[in-house]
Formats: sequence, C-alpha cells, structure tokens
Amino acid sequence: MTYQHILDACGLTAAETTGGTLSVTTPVDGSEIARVPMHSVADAEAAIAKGVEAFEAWRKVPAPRRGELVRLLGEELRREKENLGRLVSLECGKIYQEGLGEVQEMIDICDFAVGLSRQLYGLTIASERPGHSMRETWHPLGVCGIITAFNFPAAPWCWNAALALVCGDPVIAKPSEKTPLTQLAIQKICDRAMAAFGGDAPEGLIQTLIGERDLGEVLTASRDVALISATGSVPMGKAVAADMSKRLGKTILELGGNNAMIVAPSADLEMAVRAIVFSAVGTAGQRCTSLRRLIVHEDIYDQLIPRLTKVYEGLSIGSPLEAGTLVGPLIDAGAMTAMEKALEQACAEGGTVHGGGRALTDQYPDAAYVAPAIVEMPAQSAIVHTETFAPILYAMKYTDLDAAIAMQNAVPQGLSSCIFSTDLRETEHFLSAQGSDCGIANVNIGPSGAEIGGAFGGEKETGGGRESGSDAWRAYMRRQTSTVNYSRELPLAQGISFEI
Ligand code: UN1
Repeated sequence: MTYQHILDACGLTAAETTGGTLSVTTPVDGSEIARVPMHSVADAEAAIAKGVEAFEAWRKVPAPRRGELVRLLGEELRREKENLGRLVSLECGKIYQEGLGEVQEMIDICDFAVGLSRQLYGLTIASERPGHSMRETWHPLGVCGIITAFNFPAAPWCWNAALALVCGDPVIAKPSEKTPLTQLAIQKICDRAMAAFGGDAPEGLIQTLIGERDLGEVLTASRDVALISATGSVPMGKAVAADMSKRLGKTILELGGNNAMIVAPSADLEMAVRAIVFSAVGTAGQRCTSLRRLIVHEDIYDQLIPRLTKVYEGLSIGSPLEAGTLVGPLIDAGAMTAMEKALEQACAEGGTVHGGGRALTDQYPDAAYVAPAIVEMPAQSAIVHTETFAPILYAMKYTDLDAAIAMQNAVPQGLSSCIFSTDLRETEHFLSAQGSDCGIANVNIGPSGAEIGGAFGGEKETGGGRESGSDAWRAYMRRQTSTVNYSRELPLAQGISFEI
C-alpha cells in the first residue's frame, strides 16, 4: 500500500492534503506526505462563534439522544479501524498494532460514553431545614477546546470528545501540527456520524483547527471556550494554564510522565521482562506513560538486567507499517538529538549505556530510527528526573522498599507507576497513602496501556487533570446545587434569626 493509498482510504482529498503551507512528513522515511492548508486566527474565532451557536442547540437535546450520536461515531470508527489505524501509524510512526489499539481506545470510550449518556447522575441531599429538599444537577458546560499531541493523535481527542458530546458540549480540536492528517480523517468520520444522526446535530458541534500554537492561543484566550483539555509537554501545559488562569477558565491537563517500575525480590521476572519491554520501547518510548525508570532490588538486579539487555538486542526495529516490527522511528530528527543528548548526560552522570544509537540510517537516511537503550545509573541523578521522549530506560538498584518508593516519588512528574511483586504486604503498601504518589499505580503490569474505564491522568507536573473513565465526565459539566422550599415557612440555614 502506498502512502497515498493510506490517505485516500481515509477519504482525505487533494484540497486537504496539497497546496497548503503545513508540511507533513512521515516518520517512516522522513518524506513529505502532505502540505495541509492551515486555519487562520480569524478561522479559529469563527469556529468558536459557531461552537457557541451549536451549544445553544445541543444543550437542549436530551443526553441519551446525544449518546446516540456517539454510538454512531463508534460504529463509524469500527468500520474505519484499519484505515485510521494505518494512518496513525504512517503519520506518527507507532507500529500498526498500536495504531489499531489507538482506534480501539476511541471505540471503547464511545461505548462508555453511550452508557454514560443515561447516567449523568446528580445527588439528592438531606436539608437541615424542614420542608426543604436539596439536589445537585449536572448541566452542559459550553464549548470545549481539545489540544492533543503527536504521539497519540487519535485516542485522547476521543476520550475528551465522546464525553463532552454526551455532556452537551461542542468540541473544537487543535491537533499537533506534526499530525494533522489523523485529526482531519477523524473529522470526516464525525461528519458521517453527524449526517447519519440527522437533524438535531447542529453545525459546528464537532470542529477541527489545523495550525500552530497561535490557534491554541485563540482557544485559551476566548471566554467562549469553557474548558481546555490539553495533552502534551509540561511547558505547553504551563502556557495553557497561565492563559486560562487569566480568565479563570477550566482546564484538564495531561502532561508529562516519568514513570517507574519497582521490581521486588519476589517478582515473576518472566512477566516483568515482558511488561518492561512493552512499556519502555512501545511507541518508541514516546508515550506519556512510557516506562522510563526501573528500580530493581539489589538481590535480583544482576539477573534482570542481563536478561533485559539480551531482549533489547533482539528487538526488531523497522518500518512501523511492516508486520513484525516492534520498534518504529522517533517522530523526527529533533527527538533523536534529544535522545542522544540525554544519553551523553547520563554517561557524564556515571551511567553505563546498553544499546542506543541511530539505526537503519542506510535504509532511511531522513528518518529517526534508534536502538532503545538501557542505562545503568549509580543514582537517580539529574537526567533521570527529566522526561526525554525516547526509548531510554534508566535502571537503578534499591535495598529497602520505602527508599525505592521515595525514589519513585522524587521526580517532578506524577503520572504512572507500578510494582512487580508477589508479596501482598509490599503491593498494598505501594498502593497505600504512603506509597506511589502517581495518578496511576499498578501491580504486576507495566505503567502504560491503561484501559479507558479508569480515570486517566496524574499529579504534580503531570497537571492534575483526569480524562476518560470513572467520573472524569464531571469536568465537562457545570454543577448546580438547588434548595427547594416546599413549606410555608422561610427558615434560614444555620438557624439565623432575621425578623423584619
Ligand atoms: C499518552 O501517551 O498521551 O495508557 C496517552 C496508555 C494509553 C494512553 C497514553 N492508554 O499508555
């Protein structure tokens, strides 16, 4: 299948992929696959205005009916799973299996949101006053801006959009400028779902803005955008938060991770090795949940590390579109340079590097293929505190579990974490209030590859937001507390006397 076939299969037209100023290159071989027209600041402002109009109509549509649109979106995604999965793979370089996984994650959250559309539950609350009742109702919030990153160009949009839509909110996507094609293909799928849904889906309900940072800034500046959900780097999240705080707008931030695994003496090492390799080299180490730090008990360190380095030596690095490849390319040359610099710094800090280095340079001179690296570190030094978006795994030893947990919590990021142990006392301690400080804490599975049913996100510099499952939907609604007096008296709360 040629690259053009992949674009065609997703229905992308010449008008969308040629003649524009945004050059899109595929990480597969570094070649240009499209020149996409960009939206202007005026277009972004017009999109917000359209979104506001759509909100007026959409908030009146009953939530279960709104769920029907998301059900249709899920159906379309099922039909398009292979086509979209292949485009994800072509555009961001993750292997096809992971591209499919991303689309499956979209389908899963659609299913979740359909059920949710009949369960946007509020509470009834006991009033302290006789003849009074209290209740809490969740209402639609308004236009939601969804800013996404190159490494997951599909699923995070859908975690946000599927929930926002059933909650009664129009959505405006601003994908990474490195991966606009996936979002354009998603927009087409949405347009088909909207057409199948019929009359009460207002124009402007689901929109996409293609361009650079200035478009994101239009979204963060506008009082008509009630919520910004942003996935990406910590500097990007800080910029979004600063802009939004000027107008006290709501945010969901899902930023960097520096995720660790503690491997205890009782761990099933066979399982640990499989989990480590998937979570450290999957998506070429470019997931926010990628495993970056391995904290291994000193008694098993010398068994585990040689086993791992052996598996790393045999990893198939290659085109993400070819079956059998486990490690695709990094997104671009900049990412490769960042990896090389991090490895240099790790050496300067006393690290011993296994693997690393450029790969497939003859076959793909313009792409950024690298061999994943394991770096044995004498201590958790400065570079280990840094998130480098590349397949680098820092390995360190521990003696005492509390010291290992302290090490795992010592970094600025707080997204995901895990322990491999078959000792219940250890695993429960890890999950307790004195344990991992991350939004995600797993036992006997790696830190990446979360299911959509749980709330997804993390603490500290990860931004504190939660997306996807559990009660994350509440962020897309406004809560209203109502006290109703059905008596003939007007008692005041707290027993205050105020006679006139
Ligand atoms: C991301 O890298 O931004 O848990 C999201 C995971 C995926 C999502 C990752 N479900 O690894």
